[in-house]
Amino acid sequence: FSPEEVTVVFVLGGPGAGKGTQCENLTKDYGFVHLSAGDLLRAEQKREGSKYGELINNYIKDGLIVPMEVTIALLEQAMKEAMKEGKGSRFLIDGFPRKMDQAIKFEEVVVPSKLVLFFECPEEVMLKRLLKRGENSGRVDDNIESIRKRFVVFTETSMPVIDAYEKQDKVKKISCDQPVDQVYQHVKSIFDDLFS
Ligand code: UP5
Ligand code: MG
Repeated sequence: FSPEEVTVVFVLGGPGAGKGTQCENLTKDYGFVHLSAGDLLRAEQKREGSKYGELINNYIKDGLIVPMEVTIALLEQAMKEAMKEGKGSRFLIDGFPRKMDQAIKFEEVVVPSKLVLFFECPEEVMLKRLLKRGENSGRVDDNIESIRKRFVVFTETSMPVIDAYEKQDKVKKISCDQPVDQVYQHVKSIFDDLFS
């Protein structure tokens, strides 16, 4: 992909910060294609004949980061499909990159990102949201043990990615400890400036 041809926005933030929720809104209003790395991994995990099913399930349950070869291949494939189907060439990549080597690799082999949205949210707020969602989400990682592990991995491994992009002046920070509509107004103001 060439940077003239496609636009990639990374959407990052802790577990339960509201990445998926806000991406859905952006998809409707700005014609971006929403690709959640977690959703792609969960779909691959369920796909009959996938050689990664068991591996993905184990990593997700423990809140660990799946080897990047798997995730990058799924993202690249989903981007190609979306473009072939005429869905557009502007992508919200949600929940990826979660580790520095993934960020470097993706930008090298796929395309450099234009912008990084960082959804900032206190842990206790995210915890409450995830436990509530866990009542009926069916996600193997929406339980207290897995959530604790996801928080540790986010702080230790994924925050440094955001810090690195901050040094490149690529990050727009959004406070997520507010109602969905209010958070979206802030996101919208950023997108109106850059993408309308
Ligand atoms: N909610 C949302 N916004 C709200 C608001 N403003 N006020 C009140 N409630 C709000 O939201 C979570 C819940 O909160 C929902 O019930 C929502 O209604 C409510 P959501 O929008 O789903 O938040 P999101 O940030 O998307 O949370 P998610 O749980 O999806 O975040 P994670 O980053 O933990 O999950 P993801 O699916 O990205 O990854 C899961 C696992 O996959 C990882 O732990 C890892 O094991 C693996 N993975 C990789 O290995 N590599 C990758 O690149 C990506 C994932
Ligand atoms: Mg999500």
